Amino acid sequence: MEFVTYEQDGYVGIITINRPKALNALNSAVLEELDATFKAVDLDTTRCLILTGAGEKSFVAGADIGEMSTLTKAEGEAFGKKGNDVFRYIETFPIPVIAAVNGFALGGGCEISMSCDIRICSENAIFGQPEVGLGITPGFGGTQRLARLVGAGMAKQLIYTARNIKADEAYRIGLVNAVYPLEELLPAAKKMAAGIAANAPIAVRNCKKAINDGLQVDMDQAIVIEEKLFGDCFETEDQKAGMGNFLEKDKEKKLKVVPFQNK
Ligand code: DAK
Repeated sequence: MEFVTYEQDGYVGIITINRPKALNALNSAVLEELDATFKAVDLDTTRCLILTGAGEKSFVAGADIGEMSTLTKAEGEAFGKKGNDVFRYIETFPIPVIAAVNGFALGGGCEISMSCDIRICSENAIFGQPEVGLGITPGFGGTQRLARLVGAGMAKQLIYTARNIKADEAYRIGLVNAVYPLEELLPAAKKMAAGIAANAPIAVRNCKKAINDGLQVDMDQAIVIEEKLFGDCFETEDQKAGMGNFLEKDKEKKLKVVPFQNK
């Protein structure tokens, strides 16, 4: 891979977008490598992923403006689909993905962070959807995910004005969960990921699926989705071990490691 690196740290996988000369902007090659990297993750040995950008200045400075500038309508749609397919794959990936946003997260950069489950960022992070200033709409799900995360009114303001916001404002509006000094960001992401990885893996996956799928439907259907995924947990060794440890008052016992059971 030229633009994406993968590192395994225990149960945690760290995916780094590494195209520093363009501030990690997403061109077709980066999108293809991201797709291949996510598809290669070993789900039997990985319980949580971190997505970050190389360097100290930028997470992802957007889709590659140079590559997009000459696109025809058909090519623009194809480029949008390539990005959207990868982002949706991340969003529905079976295990949680934490975006560790280490600088600029503009346009497609903000959008890829929003396809992750959780966003934390460094103090120098800048978020924004500058597309209307470039004569386009957000094309990698920005109009949809930003509105769902921060509410329609705030999303409309940010998208219509194309105004960038700093880390503290991103935190205030709920776009990120926490802000850290740059050097503490990755350690914090790893600590959070390790905390997630220490819990019952199938239960964590079922929580992600329940939240994601439930948000697509009305509450009556959402509750049924939750019931089904809750019920599935009672077929796992983790449920027996987890509840057994509690009842035996054995807090030292770790949950049994159970590979993903593909249902
Ligand atoms: N694309 C390509 N190259 C980029 C880039 C980008 N988005 N952002 C930065 N670079 C490159 C710069 O061209 C420069 O390259 P050289 O000139 O050195 O070769 C290098 O990275 C360093 O950038 P700067 O010299 O500009 O660095 P500064 O610190 O001065 O400024 C900046 C940093 C992030 C404020 C600035 O680079 C900037 O404004 N970048 C553009 C940010 C932006 O507008 N991002 C949103 C892109 S639009 C769709 C699919 C997707 C999308 C839309 C539609 N469909 C097909 C439906 C998504 C759109 C976007 O993401």
